[in-house]
Amino acid sequence: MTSLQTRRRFLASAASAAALGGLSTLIPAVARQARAAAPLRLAVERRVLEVMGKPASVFGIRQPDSTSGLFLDPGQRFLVDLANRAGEDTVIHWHGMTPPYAQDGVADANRPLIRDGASQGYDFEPRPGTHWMHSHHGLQEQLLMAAPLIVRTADDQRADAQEVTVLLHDFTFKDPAEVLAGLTGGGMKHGGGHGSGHGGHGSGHGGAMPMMDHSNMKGMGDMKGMGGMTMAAMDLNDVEYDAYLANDRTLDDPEVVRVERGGRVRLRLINGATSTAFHIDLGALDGTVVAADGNPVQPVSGRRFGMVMGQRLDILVQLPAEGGAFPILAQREGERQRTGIVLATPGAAVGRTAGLADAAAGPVDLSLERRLTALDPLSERPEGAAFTIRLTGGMAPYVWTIDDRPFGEHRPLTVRKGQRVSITMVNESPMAHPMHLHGQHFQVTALNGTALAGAVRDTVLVPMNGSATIAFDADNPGRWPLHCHNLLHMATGMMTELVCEQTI
Ligand SMILES: [Cu+2]
Repeated sequence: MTSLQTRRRFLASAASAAALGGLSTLIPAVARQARAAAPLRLAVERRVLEVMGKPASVFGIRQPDSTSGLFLDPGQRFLVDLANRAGEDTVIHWHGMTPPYAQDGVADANRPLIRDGASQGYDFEPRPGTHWMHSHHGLQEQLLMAAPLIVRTADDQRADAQEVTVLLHDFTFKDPAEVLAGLTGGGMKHGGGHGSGHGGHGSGHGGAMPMMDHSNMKGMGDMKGMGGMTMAAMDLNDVEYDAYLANDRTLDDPEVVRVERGGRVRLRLINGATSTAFHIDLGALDGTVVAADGNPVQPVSGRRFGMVMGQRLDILVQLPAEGGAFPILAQREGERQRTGIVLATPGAAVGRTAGLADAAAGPVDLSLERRLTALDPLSERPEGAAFTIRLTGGMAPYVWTIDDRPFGEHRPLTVRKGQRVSITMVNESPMAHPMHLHGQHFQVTALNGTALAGAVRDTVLVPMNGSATIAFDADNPGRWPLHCHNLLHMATGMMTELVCEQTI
């Protein structure tokens, strides 16, 4: 059998899985070994990471040469064998890809988890841009089960710019299950949020939930002396982390990237944090945002840009002819903590950058989003289906919901293949939410009720007391999660599904 025939057969079976009837039909790794093109190999593994001088057991998603994640060249297929050596079951979501339903990397009734010790094959056409991969099971993402997924275009390669990829994280030495238990008070009414029948056990090593730990919470008791500000106005972060990481490192010992004097750099920034929105701070450098979530936008210049969980920004920076060392920082919203890397030209002295900024940052708001315009917007066409959903829930009890329903009791948004769909998300809860849709990218078409021809993205901030409207052509059949990308919000219920039915 030729590889082409194999591929056609595979795509046909993937399509039938997408018709929602049957079991997953992913091809086993062994069946692909006769192919002309060898699959790229990735493994999910445990690893020891030193954070601020202390060892921590975390996960990684790495190639055999220990490169974290994947970097694909123009025209290269997403042909991957993923081995699960994590010591527990998992599933890896290809965040930003728009593959057939069976290959999205989410477990549900139709798609099993990857068992510990098993492998899974993937074969689809990747979507260009800066994307990433992460666990979509339990709380594994909190233990750094995440990596870059970069798909270069021919234009990227022609451009005279050095590529620098930065994956941002928030980090805790605690067991993530303990962190969540500290927020929920030790009990979770609604399980792990993935509806796969396997979920709810966090990273797999947290059995008993400890007693409530108020030290993790921005409790009501902190609110004394805050003048007229309401609890809601202050509620930016649920968890106090031990560190913030840029490519696994803190500002105590940051990654220093060698760059050329007078050179150009394309920063591929990925907010892979579970519960932290960042302000990107380019310091002395002027930057130009050229892509959002991997999709080209009209250039937007500045030195400070907000970025919520799940989002990516591609920013071009020009280094001065005289050279120097230039920290690229990410500061947590509402806080002084920050992380980052350093761009340094040959011979430049790299000074120390404090892990705390001089002043706390404000919330990440819509100021960048309002300035973004897609280079390749949706066509004009009539709407086939329109939905309004409310983002609900709150801190006490710690349960986050959509239309007051946690995942499992959700009402799916059902559309037909080919329809133009719009979804307005109205935030009635006391926190902002980065909302991520699987299976297709969307255009941001309104913010707080004001229409715009915004960016094409897969993750959009819905601020407190605000709303965002997204629109897309539903062209990918399947049951696609639509959820908050704050992991702890998703884990307690803030997820629904877009069901795109194939009607042919
Ligand atoms: Cu949320």
